[in-house]
Amino acid sequence: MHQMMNDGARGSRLGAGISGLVVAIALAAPPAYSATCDSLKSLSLPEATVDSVQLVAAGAFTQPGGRAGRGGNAFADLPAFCRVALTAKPSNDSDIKIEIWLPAENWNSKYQAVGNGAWTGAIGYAAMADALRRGYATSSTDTGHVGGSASFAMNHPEKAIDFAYRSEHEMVVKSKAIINAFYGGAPKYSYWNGCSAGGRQAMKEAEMFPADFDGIIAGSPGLDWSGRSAQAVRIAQILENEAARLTQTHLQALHTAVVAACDANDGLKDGLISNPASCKFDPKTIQCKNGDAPDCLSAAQVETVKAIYSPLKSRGREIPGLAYGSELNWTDLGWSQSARATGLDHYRYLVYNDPEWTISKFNPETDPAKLEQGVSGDIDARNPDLKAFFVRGGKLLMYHGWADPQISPLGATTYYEQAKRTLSGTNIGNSFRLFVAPGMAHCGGGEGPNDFDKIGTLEQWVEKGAAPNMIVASHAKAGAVDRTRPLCPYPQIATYKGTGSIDEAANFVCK
Ligand SMILES: [Ca+2]
Repeated sequence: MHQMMNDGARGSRLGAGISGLVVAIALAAPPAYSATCDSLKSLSLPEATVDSVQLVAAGAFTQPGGRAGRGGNAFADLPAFCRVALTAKPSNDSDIKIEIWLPAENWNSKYQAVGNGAWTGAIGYAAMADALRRGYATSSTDTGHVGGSASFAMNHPEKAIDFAYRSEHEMVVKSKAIINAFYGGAPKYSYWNGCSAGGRQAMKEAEMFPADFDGIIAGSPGLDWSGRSAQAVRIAQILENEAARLTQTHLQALHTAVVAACDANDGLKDGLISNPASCKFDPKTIQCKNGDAPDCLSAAQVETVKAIYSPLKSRGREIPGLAYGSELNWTDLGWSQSARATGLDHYRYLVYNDPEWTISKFNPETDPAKLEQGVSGDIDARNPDLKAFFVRGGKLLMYHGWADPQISPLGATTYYEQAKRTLSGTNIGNSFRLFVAPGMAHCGGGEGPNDFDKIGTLEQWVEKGAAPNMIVASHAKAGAVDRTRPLCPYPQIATYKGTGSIDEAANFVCK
């Protein structure tokens, strides 16, 4: 153990030796923890160095290199905290940046790690701020590289492993050590909170490092990260033909037709498709009869739409398409620019090591199989055996949007079924609940209720044993809530009781 000054003891000595005025000042000072922020600078950590420590006053934090934003400093409401920056080098080629924020007072005795998005190599300050506001000690990593491209991984397999899972686990181990040093004890509860790539990271943690967390939030998880890249490149290849692209007007026409065909399948005409599996929409029904028109699709566009809904099947690998009802969120060229970019990067830098590799070279027969080789496959979080995490009492809260255009929610429902089979006989609901929100886009937004308290729900489950039987979500228009609705544990859906407003959650039950 390293030596450190105890603020509390120092305060007492001063108070005992000098005047009553000093005692009053000492009492008004923030409660002291085991170490001062400054003392963490000399903390010795294996394969890591403390780069800087800083006691940040309440409201004083501004994002490094960040823009002020329209509303001024988005961090102005942050309480005082001790900010620690580390570099971890678990391999010769590693350069993992980590930040840990420790509340200087009113610590809730818990730790919350936050995740990243896409190929992002950056500290997630906004998510850390959310955790800090709730009293958490929190941390984030740049996953071992800088920037939003996968080019870091080319000919750097150790950096690819850092991205895949090692940076996250390193962050957790280091964060717990620092929390221990600062507060003089381990966090009472530790949580992961992430969406998209952060959901994939969540599942790598659950699958590989079951002792890291007591509870895990996995939002819109990129479980089959590499498979999703294959699906993305397959669609991008189809869209290289200009005639196959859809405008926003076409997407609106398509969405209107899908909703007309399938809205009532879940028992309620509310504009939302709560059970896309029951939807048997055939895009051919809106194919133009006499030439092109804004409210119908050409034959080439019909083929695009069919491909987006359908799974990519390749040599035993089946990668799901997007769900019916997600059409309004297919933006660029009738699909998703972000999905295209992440998929292209995956093939360039993790499969072919060729920055010049182009989408036109994609071979849907052979290329998807190549994704499982080497570090490409290491990124995937497809192992459905979560026993080790569950046996420790770990709780997994997974959520997804049925209208997600980036990562198919069908990947989450399939994984849930696989995990259930792997547990064989035991009640998976004690450990793993999946909430799929009708009409929700990627990690939030969309036509359906999509705003809900994830961390509060997990706290209740882990700390009070209250497993979520439903979560009330809200939808807002121009800042005003216009619909609330329960999200239900899959495979249940929110079912209307038959009376009262369909915009109020109280008039629905999960079944
Ligand atoms: Ca409906």
